[in-house]
Amino acid sequence: MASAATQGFSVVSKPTKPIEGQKTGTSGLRKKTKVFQSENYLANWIQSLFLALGEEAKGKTIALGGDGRYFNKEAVQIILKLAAGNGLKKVVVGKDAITATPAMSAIIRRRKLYGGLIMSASHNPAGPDEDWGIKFNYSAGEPAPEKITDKIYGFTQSIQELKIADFPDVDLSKLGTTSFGDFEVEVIDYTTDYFDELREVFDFAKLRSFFANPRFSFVYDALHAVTGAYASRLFVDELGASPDALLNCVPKEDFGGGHPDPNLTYAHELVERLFGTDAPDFGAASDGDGDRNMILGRSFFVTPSDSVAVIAANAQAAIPYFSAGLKGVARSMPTSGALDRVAKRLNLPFHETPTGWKFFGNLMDAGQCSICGEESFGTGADHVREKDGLWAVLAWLSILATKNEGRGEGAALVSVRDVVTEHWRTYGRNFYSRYDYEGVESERAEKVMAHLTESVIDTVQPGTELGGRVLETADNFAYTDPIDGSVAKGQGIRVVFRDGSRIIFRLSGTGSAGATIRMYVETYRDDPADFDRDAQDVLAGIIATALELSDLPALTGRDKPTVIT
Ligand code: VG1
Ligand code: CO
Repeated sequence: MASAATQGFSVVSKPTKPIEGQKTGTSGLRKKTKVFQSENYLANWIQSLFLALGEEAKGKTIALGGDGRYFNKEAVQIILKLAAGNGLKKVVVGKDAITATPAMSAIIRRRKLYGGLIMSASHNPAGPDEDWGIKFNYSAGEPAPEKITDKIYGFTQSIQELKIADFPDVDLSKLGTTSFGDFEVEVIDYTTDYFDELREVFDFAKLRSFFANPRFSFVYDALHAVTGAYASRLFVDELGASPDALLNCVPKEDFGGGHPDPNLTYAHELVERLFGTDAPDFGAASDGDGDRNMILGRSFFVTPSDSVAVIAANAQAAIPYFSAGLKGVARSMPTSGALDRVAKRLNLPFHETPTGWKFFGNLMDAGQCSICGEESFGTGADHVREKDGLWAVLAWLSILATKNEGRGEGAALVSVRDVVTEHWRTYGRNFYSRYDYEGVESERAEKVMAHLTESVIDTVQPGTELGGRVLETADNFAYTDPIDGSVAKGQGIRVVFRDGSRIIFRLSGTGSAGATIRMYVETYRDDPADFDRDAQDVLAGIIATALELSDLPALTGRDKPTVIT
């Protein structure tokens, strides 16, 4: 008799019924963990995915991994059995079901796989009472486009049957392949493909010698999330950082009870280090699934909108992958215009896309975008098709290494603050802030958007003065993809003024309950006397205008946002 490892399996057909509300948002399907744990909830969505992919996926290989959060261990086994039951040939799984989002993109691309599944609700907290999520990426390693996610949603509304392979749970703690008849599960090292990719982008030897510079000190905070599984091997083993440089780098199922979102509010331990006495020169953090990043200097915060602009401006000189120059740059609509100024000066093709990484993929595939970013701590490039937290950290380290190259023994370190200040001197400064109002009742949030539509978009003429600024345009952002012509409407309300200032309102598409209103404000200054001013102070006027135009405080009953970045 064949051993269990080589036995085939039979496919069990299990009846099921459609479940309401399985529509994917900005990035995959996110719900409370308990919702995903309820009967057939996850299985229905996965089965619908395989139905949406259809015959094309049969006999193919996909990858599977996640950010290590609570429920991933159960979920991975459910997904493996559905994959086999639906005729896939093989699933490549990160050891212990771990794989960071950008690493998944690298695995799909380098191994030329059909696609991949990531078990993550990204920056949302984890645990039995928190969030869980799942997203599907296609063969270029990019998040599934809306035409696929709409199709999946369609099947969730008519699903009747689950096709489940009846083999036992697979041990994912050891590398190697387990076969059940023709179906294979291969457990891989989740760092290999990703680090090979990063090695091709950056000059690791140069970074190593920069880490050896006694004047440079570094700290990295994984917020107890997935990059903890990568950080020691990357920063310590590959680049020679001290093990003391790593904070919260043991991934936990509940992310230590924290909110794995690298911003000034949630990454407070790192922020306190960088703004405290004896602060290191450089600090960085990533989110739950490793695609976001926050960059700090000593007593200095780099806004994500500035970060992508600074990286783009310095990429050719500092990063070997870009040594021939950039093919183009792109940013999401609410991201500040700092990148636009770099594009203009360097004469680069520039694109403005809706929020969400899925819109950058087509531009990259078509060779029109090398570097892109979002204000929400997302920065990345065309080496993969996801935003990439560790890439952003290495990009910044490469810039610092380059700026400090060949300086004499006694010279002071060119710091993060110096790099950003020099950037502002060249391009001016886009002062920027985002206010998040979390947990607003959906009905009230809709009222704010409706109010803006009625009282600004529909009624105020360009040229009118609002709060001391002259209106240029007000609309609800729509995007036509220049490559495939697909149209995305209703992507956020924009109020743009003649002096370049902007107010933007949109509703979050990543929450798991209620609504989050995001208000983004921006204004531009080119007088160096203004550069060191506090952003909230410079933006006070436009913030007042935004609150007045939207009537947000009265309509929501909120006098303060939950998070300010
Ligand atoms: C948010 C951000 C958006 C980002 C998305 C996924 O979406 O605003 O820029 O792409 O999260 O990031 P929303 O719809 O909530 O504003 V991740 O790291 O959470 O997958
Ligand atoms: Co994320």
